[in-house]
Amino acid sequence: MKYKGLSAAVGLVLLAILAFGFFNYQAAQQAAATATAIAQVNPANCAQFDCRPRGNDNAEMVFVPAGEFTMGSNDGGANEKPVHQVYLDDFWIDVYEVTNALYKKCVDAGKCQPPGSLSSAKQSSYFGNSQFDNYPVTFVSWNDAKTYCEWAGKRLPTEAEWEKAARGTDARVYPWGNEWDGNKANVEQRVGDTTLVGSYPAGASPYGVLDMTGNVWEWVADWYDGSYYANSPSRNPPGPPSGQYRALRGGGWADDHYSVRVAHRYDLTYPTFSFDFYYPTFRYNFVGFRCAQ
Ligand SMILES: [Ca+2]
Repeated sequence: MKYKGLSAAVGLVLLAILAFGFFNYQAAQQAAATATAIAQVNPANCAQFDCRPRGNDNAEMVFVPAGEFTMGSNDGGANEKPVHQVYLDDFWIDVYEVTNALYKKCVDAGKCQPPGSLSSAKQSSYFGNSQFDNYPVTFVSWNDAKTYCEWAGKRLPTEAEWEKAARGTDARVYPWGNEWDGNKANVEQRVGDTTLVGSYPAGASPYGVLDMTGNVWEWVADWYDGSYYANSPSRNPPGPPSGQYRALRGGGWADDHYSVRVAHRYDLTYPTFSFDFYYPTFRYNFVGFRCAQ
């Protein structure tokens, strides 16, 4: 009898511990769900520049009006010179980097290849883990990015479109202005991994595009040519007709303030350059993309 009473009491305590654990688990799940929701697009920005979900992936896009902007920089490598005026027709661009959840839809539809790895710098389970649904997809090649954008009824932005969307028409150095502020982007190994897309609203570009500096490097449509600016057309430059490498823009979570300038083009002659970096098949944990239309 005494023994039975004791085991009942132990049972009750165990039940209480299990219930407590379950509710804690639920609370943690809810917190995780809250933490991974994408920040709302700034309504004031959408009043100035039309923005809305577009394409088959229904990703938020912003309208960039036609007109000239200043491309290139005198403060970077030779491949950023000469500074020149470029006219672009109007276009739409994704406000956010393409996320794991969106890319997974393309994989599930049988159109896209899964990323080259399901991990991130710090997470062994990243792609396919719902906790990271709204983080940028990584380990995608230029070919993967192109396939996704086409599946979404979009395309990769040209290098010129990307730079205009990032800096607007006043030739600024960073999306938010000319002064460096490492708190306005996921850069410099401060986090040491990707962050939820749109986590740095103070770092928005003049059109309200987010994470143009840092988080993940972004594939653009063009072949890479370090001397292209010397002879590129002044209207809607499409990039070189052929090449070996594709261009990546914006720097990533590991990069310093020099590499995340919006005019920055990775210098292929730099002594420590890793020559597989720009190949269209290159996949790594600091490379992603966004689409244009
Ligand atoms: Ca980025």
